[in-house]
Amino acid sequence: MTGVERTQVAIIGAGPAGLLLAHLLAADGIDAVVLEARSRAYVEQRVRAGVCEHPTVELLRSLGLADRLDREGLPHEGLSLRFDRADHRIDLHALTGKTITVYGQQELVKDLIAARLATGAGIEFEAADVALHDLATDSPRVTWTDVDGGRHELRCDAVAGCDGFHGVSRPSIPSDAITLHNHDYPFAWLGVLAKTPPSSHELIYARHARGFALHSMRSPEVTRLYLQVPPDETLDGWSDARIWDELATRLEVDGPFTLREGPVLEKGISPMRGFVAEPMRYGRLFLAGDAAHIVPPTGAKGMNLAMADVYRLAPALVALLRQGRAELADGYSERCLRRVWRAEHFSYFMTTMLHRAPDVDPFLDQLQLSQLRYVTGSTAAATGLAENYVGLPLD
Ligand code: RFL
Ligand code: PHB
Repeated sequence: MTGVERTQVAIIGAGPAGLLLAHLLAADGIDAVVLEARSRAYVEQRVRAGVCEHPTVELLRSLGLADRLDREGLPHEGLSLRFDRADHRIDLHALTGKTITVYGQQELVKDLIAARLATGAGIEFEAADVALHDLATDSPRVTWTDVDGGRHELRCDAVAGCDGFHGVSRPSIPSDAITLHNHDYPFAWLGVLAKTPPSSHELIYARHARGFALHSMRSPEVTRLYLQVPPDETLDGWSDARIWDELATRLEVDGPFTLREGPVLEKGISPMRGFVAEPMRYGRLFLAGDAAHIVPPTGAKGMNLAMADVYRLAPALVALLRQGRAELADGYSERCLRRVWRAEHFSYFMTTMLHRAPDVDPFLDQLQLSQLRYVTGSTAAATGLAENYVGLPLD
């Protein structure tokens, strides 16, 4: 027996994109149902992004969703590019007048879930077998199975595919209606969360002959660190001791710096890819966030792009569903993709400038160093990096 329900927008996925979209739509009086494959505990614990751009923070503030971020987030005025055994600081604030905020993605997800539940609106966690139907019509449907095995059908006016890279939304689009651009980078990141105070107040992006390393943090007590590893690497050979040794080597610098070690709370390996699906729409299905595009994490852009997409999607859906006006919906994909391709390029620029490619030769090595010296030595070049890093304006 299938229960039939009705809403205006079915949102697939309770990540940053889906949750923020639910809030933006609610602020405009549009009804939505959020379907999430995982449990609440799982999505609130998943360790991922750490950097919120300036426009992302402003957007969250404007919606009253930044109280804890403002209390507990760590504002950063600069970052360090570490190479040739020295730190080269990019003064983000001096160059752009803006800062970024280090705040764990799972903390933001917790805040967005709590704020939605506080309004009495729900989220359907552990929704299994989610399937999208009739997307080319004005009355699409979504079916799923709830945690007790009950079957549901949701009738709606539009579907927002916010279900990440491995979700069902993008594969629901006929292959002749979408173009997929893919770029596999020849490395992966081994990420570690450690219970130890950060070794520096600022993020350190380190270029080293043995490969890239990143020092980041989550709080005054928790450090987040990454190592470049080969793309097919597994955790098997990576004892905690080996991880700390490798981090210490790659982060070595002439001058006062000691890497603070501590218990490893979590570790994992993620591949690095660039990916863009074009257009980000099929009929009444609109893709947003990682469902439509992936960037390598070196530019710290993925979560921010996801939120920038739904910032555009919400008014497009409001105009379409409330006034029957299709202009914004028709322009949605193109408007998003401009920002997406900028972020793809910035992420490519940061990645290729800092990682050691498997086919590196002395010529490419010198080009990389020259680029690093230029972005850290020229105010004009540093400003370009800083402007992209803190986040280009949303409009
Ligand atoms: P998410 O967060 O993947 O959420 C998608 C949600 O959809 C659910 N789902 C489904 N639900 C229902 N039915 C299905 N069939 C479903 N399939 C999936 C999933 O369970 C999930 O809850 O996508 P969203 O909202 O688009 O957000 C994107 C961001 O999560 C992602 O871009 C960032 O994490 C990327 N990223 C970073 N971004 C930044 O802006 N700054 C950073 O510093 C940063 N660092 C990172 C990162 C990603 C990393 N990894 C692990 C890939 C560092 C790393 C290591
Ligand atoms: C993080 O803190 O997880 C982080 C910071 C900067 C990046 C990527 C990830 O570029």
